[in-house]
Amino acid sequence: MNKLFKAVSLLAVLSLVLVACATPTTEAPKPTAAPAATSAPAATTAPQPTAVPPTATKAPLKGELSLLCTPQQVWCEGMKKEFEAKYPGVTVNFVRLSSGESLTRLRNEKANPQFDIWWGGPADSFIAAKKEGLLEPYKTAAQANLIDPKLMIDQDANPQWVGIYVGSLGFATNTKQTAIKAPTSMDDLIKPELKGQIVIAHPASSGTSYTFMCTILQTKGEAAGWEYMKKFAANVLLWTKSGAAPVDNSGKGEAAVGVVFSHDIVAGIEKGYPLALTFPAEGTGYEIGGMGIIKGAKNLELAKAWYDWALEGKTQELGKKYTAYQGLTIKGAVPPKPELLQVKLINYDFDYCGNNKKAFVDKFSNEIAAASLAK
Ligand code: S7P
Repeated sequence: MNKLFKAVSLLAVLSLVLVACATPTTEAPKPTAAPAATSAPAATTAPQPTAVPPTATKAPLKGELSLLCTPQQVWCEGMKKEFEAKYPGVTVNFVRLSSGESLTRLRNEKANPQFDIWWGGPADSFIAAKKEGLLEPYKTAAQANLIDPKLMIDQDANPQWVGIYVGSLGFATNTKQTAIKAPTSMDDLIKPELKGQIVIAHPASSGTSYTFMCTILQTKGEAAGWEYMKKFAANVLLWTKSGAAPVDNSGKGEAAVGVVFSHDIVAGIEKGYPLALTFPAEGTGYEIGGMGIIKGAKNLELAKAWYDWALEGKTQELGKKYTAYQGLTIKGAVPPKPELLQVKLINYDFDYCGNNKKAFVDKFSNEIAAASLAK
């Protein structure tokens, strides 16, 4: 990601109630202009009459697509409707599950998959799913339009996951709790004054929370990272199931600080919550939201149609209609809030986090969360 985000840029002043505390030294992926259309090569000789092949018109798509959807419910519902409008013969049936829950579900259904495609949630979980043989390879022309093909797609010749959005982690602090200063570094989160004041999802169920934990393990190193996580857990009031839920907790004043993806915090501010958005100045973790076809998908043709459609710039631009403010992955697509990626980002290693996901989550659940919950 450093390659992508390495240029130095100042943190854009968010047009929201936002306290931007990072010293930005990286740059968001820049949408680039769509490749210019080239004209077809001029014919030099008159075409010879050839036998006319039987007309092979493609039958309109029809059937039912079973979608495993990890972003927010409102976006899942919106995308279902948008896809059905494009393909009137198709019905999309979706279930919204957090990343860790999705992974468990796919694992349990491996012998008899119930979903055709998985859309959304940090790519770490897709890498973990690939490692367990849960995804179907699919190479498509649409992947040629990715902004950063080194980073935003599985590097196998026949990729098993692709990136559909990008999001940075931030802190949501309730501005009515004036005794609490909005954190501006990861180390602020483990200070005594935040004891019992933090809400975050559980990394076993949530991709958001796993992104936070893996950010800590990478930036501090594993030994110091686990020590940090123990101190952090001691300050956590509540571990939610879903990654975006802490926006509601901190927004309602049930806790002072939520650790969440910044685009979800912005959506909370738009809802009217008294929240300030800050980032850790030393650099924050980020996600590439993934998508992959399920191995053994019963409706493969429909799954491929969704996959191709999700890689269209116009489709990605629909997110903002459904309060999904992530950065986009397709060249030329206009991101709704580019400033959310114009903060200092760490060099997040998706392979490291994806391949170690099970081990890290198990260690956290057995050695840290259990003790935290028993307090
Ligand atoms: O709201 C969108 C979003 O933040 O939700 C995904 C999130 O990880 C899913 O929830 P869990 O944390 O509960 O797994 C993100 O990928 C996405 O940006």
